Amino acid sequence: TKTGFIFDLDGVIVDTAKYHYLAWRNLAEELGFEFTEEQNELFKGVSRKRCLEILLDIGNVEASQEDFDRWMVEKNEDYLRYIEKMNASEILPDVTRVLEFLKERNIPIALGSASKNARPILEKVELLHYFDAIVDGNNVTKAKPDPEVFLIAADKLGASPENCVVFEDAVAGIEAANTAKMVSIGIGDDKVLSEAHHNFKDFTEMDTEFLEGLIK
Ligand code: G16
Ligand code: MG
Repeated sequence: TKTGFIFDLDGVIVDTAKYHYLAWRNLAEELGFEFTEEQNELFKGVSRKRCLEILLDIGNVEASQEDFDRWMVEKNEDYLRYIEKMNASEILPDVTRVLEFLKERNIPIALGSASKNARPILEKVELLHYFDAIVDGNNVTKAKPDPEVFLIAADKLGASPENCVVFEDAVAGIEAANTAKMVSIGIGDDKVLSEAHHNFKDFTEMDTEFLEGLIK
């Protein structure tokens, strides 16, 4: 019996990666180099600070602490301008169906995300009310693949880690879930997420029978 379900945000509930990409690309452009969509793959599930370090590496840009801090703020302000326009139409296919399935059965639901903007995003897409706990970039000290984010989420749900299920789109997230001894479910490319216990291209592929099997 699984008693806690934990969802990653970007790439699982909504595709905010495209807005992160635009904001990072704008910053790169300002700093005089190109940042491609392919390079943006490296940023998925990775903290804002780590993303900027990688970006500056790509552009071969030297930064003082002051520059670094300013660019962090600038990127986030830009990103927030994209987020501002989000609405429920941006929820990824069948996410709401799965959340409803769990809610109807009173199964505790948590968010486990690296983002510091998780709460306003869930509000924007009108999903906040489904979540019994939100653990995000504001609550953790160690980034995925460290299991901290999911362990705090399980604790907040009052569930033991072995009784938790994690939905993740990033390799580091699957690794974090596995280290936490949770059931990991990869959402996305099964070749990339080959370490996951189960794989689905997206939630439309996940039928009721599978979900019932998890909570039985
Ligand atoms: C998300 C994204 C990452 C982003 C991180 C931090 O992770 O995938 O690209 O850098 O959050 O976001 P923010 O700058 O909003 O704090 P997740 O864990 O939701 O997939
Ligand atoms: Mg993700």
